[in-house]
Amino acid sequence: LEGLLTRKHEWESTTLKSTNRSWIAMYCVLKGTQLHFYKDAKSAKAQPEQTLKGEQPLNLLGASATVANDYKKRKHVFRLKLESGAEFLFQAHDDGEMNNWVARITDI
Ligand code: I3P
Repeated sequence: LEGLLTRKHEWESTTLKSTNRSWIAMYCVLKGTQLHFYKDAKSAKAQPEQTLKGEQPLNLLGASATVANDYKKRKHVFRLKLESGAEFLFQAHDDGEMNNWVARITDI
């Protein structure tokens, strides 16, 4: 699964709030148990080793993805909690796309 999502980093760990809290559009690619981030589909395909801002992929083993019903400012948002305690919000284009990401991450 891959596609354009908008991401907000909420927690670095369970106790440390993220300092960069803006929403950023990213091309997200699920590869096995990892989530990789790229500028766009083209760069994901042409240069898969060149991630957006050199960011390491997220390890989704032990992670949970749930619809962020408590987040009211945007629609089609799901929350990703990593085993490390880090937490992200992701906004999809519609509920179908959002549910697809949640289901696929939950299946890992
Ligand atoms: C953040 C940006 C986010 C906002 C966040 C701000 O500021 O406005 O959209 O989250 O609020 O800190 P900046 O872009 O200057 O980093 P919301 O969209 O959820 O309001 P927060 O610190 O309350 O999470």
